[in-house]
Amino acid sequence: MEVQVIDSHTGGEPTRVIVGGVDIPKGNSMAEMREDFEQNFRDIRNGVSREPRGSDVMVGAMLVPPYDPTCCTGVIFFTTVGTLGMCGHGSIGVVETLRHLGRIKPGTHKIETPVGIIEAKLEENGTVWITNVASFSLGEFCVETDGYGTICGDVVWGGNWFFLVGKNAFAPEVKFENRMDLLRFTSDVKNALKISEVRGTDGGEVDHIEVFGPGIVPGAHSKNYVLCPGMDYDRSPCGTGTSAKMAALYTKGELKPGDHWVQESITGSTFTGFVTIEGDKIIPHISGRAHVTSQSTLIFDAADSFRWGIS
Ligand code: PYC
Repeated sequence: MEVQVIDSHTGGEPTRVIVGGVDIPKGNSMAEMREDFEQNFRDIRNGVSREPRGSDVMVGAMLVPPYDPTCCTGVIFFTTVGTLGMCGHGSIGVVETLRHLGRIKPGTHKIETPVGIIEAKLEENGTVWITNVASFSLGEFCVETDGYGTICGDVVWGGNWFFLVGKNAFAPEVKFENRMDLLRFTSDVKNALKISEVRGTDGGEVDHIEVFGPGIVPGAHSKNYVLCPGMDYDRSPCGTGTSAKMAALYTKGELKPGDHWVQESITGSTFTGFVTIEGDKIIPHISGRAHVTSQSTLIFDAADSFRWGIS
């Protein structure tokens, strides 16, 4: 079996877009297609995203025909362990990939995801502005961790479920040298949320843990570390994580609609964002740019016992 992919990175975080060689998942909506992908495409998901071809940090994007004819494509984002509702850096990667393939030009394009339609504005210089799905905060929850005592933070929907760790004496300082400590801390918090059965309104696992510190690069309002479901950290500022952060700030009266928020990642890359308000909905907008790094054919040799990845 052979699968055609295009790799890119957005602020250091990889996106591997499947552009050929895989059957289209079945279903009467993007949400049903996501479910079919979860149930029946595990080998593909693992083989494309896990070692030896991928890594714990890989985010895959399966392009599918959209149900909404106004969209240029549908997309199911996946990690080494499951699927994502939405993915900000991945959407920017998909847009750059479609531009690379000559399928889209600068302008505004709609993309259908399992959690709703997003809008992507591709500028001439390659910058992409994503208008995300509506985001909202469920407010503060506190959990007992094994190694760090009681940790409190906000549970927020930004297209995925996030726990935004509040100011905390036990959280390691958000700097690159501390990434192993941050991995231990956020893994402990994630485990505590699971044990305490803190979940999203749709019953979804709160599987992204975000810690904040002061911004370092000029203009950044904050620097983050985001633990992703594959148990590795986002190299980018995390588009859905930045959306969640801005929604939480707006809810607390700390960010006004239209005011720019510059979120720095643990690697020093940045996304700029703002929120708009539509009725009672908080709509996050985030911008960044992706670069294509390779266009290749993945070969799945039937004689290779690791062809579907190392589990
Ligand atoms: O950019 O939204 C994002 C994201 C989610 C997981 C990794 N990146």
